[in-house]
Amino acid sequence: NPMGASSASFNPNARTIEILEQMGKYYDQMQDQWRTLAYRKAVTTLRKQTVKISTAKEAAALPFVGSRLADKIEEIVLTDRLRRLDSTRDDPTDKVLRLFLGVYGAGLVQANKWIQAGHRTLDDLIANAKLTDSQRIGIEHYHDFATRIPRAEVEAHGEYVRDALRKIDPGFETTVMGSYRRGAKDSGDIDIIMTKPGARVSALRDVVFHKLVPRLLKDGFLKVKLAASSSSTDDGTKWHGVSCLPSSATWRRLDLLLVPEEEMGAALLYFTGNDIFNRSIRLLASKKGMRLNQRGLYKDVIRGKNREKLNEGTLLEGKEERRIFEILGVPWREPTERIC
Ligand code: DCP
Ligand code: MG
Ligand code: MN
Repeated sequence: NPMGASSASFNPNARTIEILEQMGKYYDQMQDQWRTLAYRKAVTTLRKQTVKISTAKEAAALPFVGSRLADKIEEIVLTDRLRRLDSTRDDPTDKVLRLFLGVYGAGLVQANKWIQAGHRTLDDLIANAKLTDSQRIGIEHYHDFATRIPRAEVEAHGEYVRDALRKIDPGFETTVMGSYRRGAKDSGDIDIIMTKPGARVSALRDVVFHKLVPRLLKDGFLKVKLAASSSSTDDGTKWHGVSCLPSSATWRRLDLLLVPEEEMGAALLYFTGNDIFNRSIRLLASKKGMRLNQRGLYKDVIRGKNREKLNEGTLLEGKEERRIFEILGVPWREPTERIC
């Protein structure tokens, strides 16, 4: 909850919200994105209620609450617990699965392979499993990566990168994105976008990947590069890795993204999120016959029988974040208001 826990304590549904959040967190750990989303939406709806929701019928009448979730809400109110959540705590295989899914870059396939091979603990993986470099780092720094980063520290990482980059090329602009830009009091990782007015991606790449990154690796601020989660999304504009402040011993996940000036508006929009806000604004664009992605807002996208894109469409706007809202007919929302 990026706005802090205080809002929940005044809510008549505080206990229900607490348990649904735990259930949502469980599904998030299980990488069940669909259920995670459903729980997050239901929690957001419940936060807005001023009266206590006690029955399944009342719950089902709310937006984003389906009948199964409505039954769970009633169960929580009646019994002060949720059997489904309790059962996750008793199942040892389930626990190991969640532990392994918490390793940076590990998905269900990898985690299940480790379980099939008989591994049960992180020490076990380190000692006996065949690991990629990124997996090894993910395990050795498992605790670090699972620890939220306080806002002031996210800021300090941003400053460190900004200062170093300015020394190489003062024309660059560095912006900290993600949950930080939404005003969160802590973040899961540090997302930074970099641009330089007038510069092409190849020029950004030369400076950032061939000068800045090697320099920061050498001075010890950057620790290691991590493999991209999927090679299909790597178009040579991203760097995933780890950073650590000179004053700290905790390794943090850091993502760098290079963005040409013409795409800054769309990139700001995309990397501010949150992910649910992004989904809904993209859906809205598509309902209006447009298409929104992290590079721009397009019209006249021609789609085939299976809704696959047949062309890129015509660029309407990429540079100005506010213009994208305007063209979509959506009232401007400050980054701090983009929490769904
Ligand atoms: N994003 C998205 N859909 C995804 C992943 C990311 O739309 N599946 C966008 C919205 C996110 C932004 O990219 O806000 C950054 O992604 P992060 O995973 O770093 O998420 P946040 O920064 O929002 O949260 P956290 O504090 O957990 O890093
Ligand atoms: Mg982030
Ligand atoms: Mn990130």
